[in-house]
Amino acid sequence: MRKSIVLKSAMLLVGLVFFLSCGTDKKKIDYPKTDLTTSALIPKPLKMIATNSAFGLDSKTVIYTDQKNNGFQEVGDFLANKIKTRLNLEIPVNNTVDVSVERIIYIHQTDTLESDAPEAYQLYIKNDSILLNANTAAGAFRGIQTLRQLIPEQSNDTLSEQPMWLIPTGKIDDAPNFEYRGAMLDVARHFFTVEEVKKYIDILAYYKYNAFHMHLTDDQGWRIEIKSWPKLTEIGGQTEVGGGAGGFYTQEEFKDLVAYAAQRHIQIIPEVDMPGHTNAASFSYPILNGNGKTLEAYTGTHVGFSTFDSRKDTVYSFLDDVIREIAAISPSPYFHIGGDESHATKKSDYIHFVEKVEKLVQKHGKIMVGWNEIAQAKISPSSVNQYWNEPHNAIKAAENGNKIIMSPAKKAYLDMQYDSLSKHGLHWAAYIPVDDAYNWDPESYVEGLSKASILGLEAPLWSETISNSFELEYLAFPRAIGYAELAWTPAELRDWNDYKKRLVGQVAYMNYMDVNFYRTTLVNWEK
Ligand code: TNX
Repeated sequence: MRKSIVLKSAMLLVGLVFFLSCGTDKKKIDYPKTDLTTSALIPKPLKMIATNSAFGLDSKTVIYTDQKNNGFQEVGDFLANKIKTRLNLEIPVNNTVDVSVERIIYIHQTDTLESDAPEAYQLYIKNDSILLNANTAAGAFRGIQTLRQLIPEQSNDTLSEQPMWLIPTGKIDDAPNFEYRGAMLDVARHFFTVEEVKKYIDILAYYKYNAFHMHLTDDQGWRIEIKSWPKLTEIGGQTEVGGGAGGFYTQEEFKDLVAYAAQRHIQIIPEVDMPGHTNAASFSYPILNGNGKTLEAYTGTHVGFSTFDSRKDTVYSFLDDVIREIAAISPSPYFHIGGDESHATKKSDYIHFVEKVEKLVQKHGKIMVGWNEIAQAKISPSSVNQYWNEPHNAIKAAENGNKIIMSPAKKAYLDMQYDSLSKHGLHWAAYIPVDDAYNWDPESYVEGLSKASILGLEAPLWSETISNSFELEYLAFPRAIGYAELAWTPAELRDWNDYKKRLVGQVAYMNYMDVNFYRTTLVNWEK
């Protein structure tokens, strides 16, 4: 049955392509001259060649995809959906009955790309066809983001009876420089709703991010339901910075977020921060506490005062439960244990703790990730170190064989203010104006750290000073768009002046998405 569908589809495709290549009775369209290489694409693709004509996306276009149950059809559906909501244009996917087809977007699995990176893709854009080749559905998904960015705001209504959105013709060969391209959101200091998180994920997907790290627990709140330890959310989930109501995700809601991100080929990395940053957990279950003090709910913004009792067996059976329950609903290979700023934990206790927790993470089938401090412990080479403030620990980790995620606070922290007038944010690490956020190189930032040790880049957004999408977006955008390019595009192809122009080209999308971005005066937004 399946076989015959596949065969039928293949024949249909051959017919379509034949029709497109020799349709003699089709009206010749006089497309205006275009230049693919000057399109406002972010991240900038590796290679582009312009052929200076156009593909007219219109009601006579169909999408056709590989249908081998490999996720390509879903990518086609995603694209059709975005075209429908943005342009109000209904494009059928793998269904050519009842339409007069004149143009085709073909999303195709291939093993013949130059790059074998799973997210590599290739676009051939001609007058009547767009061919998107990719090794995997993830690559096809990145490719359709490029395509979305090439669709202009305005249709041209003079070339044919129906409106056409003109996409510049040419060829794009693209692949990411780093395999890990992440953003982090702290949902612990302030809680963000499922809808708010989804909106952020949507925008990240448009710029080819593939990882979303959720900082789920901290002193001020515990945000994920753990069925075997219900007080974590009954008590620990009810607070946040400033005394607000807090909140938490049920496991069902978390699964929904994971699925939403997965549809966008983004993995969610859950973080349970420990042994410090644990006031909310210890306040919910005082047996976990290791700082010897009577606990109260915490709604301030200090760090470094809380700790689990790293010498107590109960703490590890608790963590066994927590990691098991989260691992069961989290398909990402990674589990983040935090490990930062444990100033209330004795160094020997800290090391003992990290080594024991690494075993628990591995027992539940995950790779441990931790902030750079974890390099003090003896950990296995497969674990990942996230650099934020201590180059010596990043180097130590690399020498141990660990991969590094680059998140230097002075350059990549989205919660740093743009300048002294910024409405939200902190500045303990630096002020990070939009150009400084862009003008650095994750590959050479830490002296002595080689590219081979770097897994990728992540931009963390801590939420002490923000509590809703409007404030989140003020800090995240436009800087997160620049980090997308730092993670995808190699240094030789990056240039601030060229980037600035392409950034202006994002305004239409941001307005369409209702994104509250910071209109830095470093960029001429009017153009
Ligand atoms: C440092 S960076 C922290 C967070 C704060 C952040 C504020 C890191 C691993 N820890 O606990 O929220 O600074 O910028």
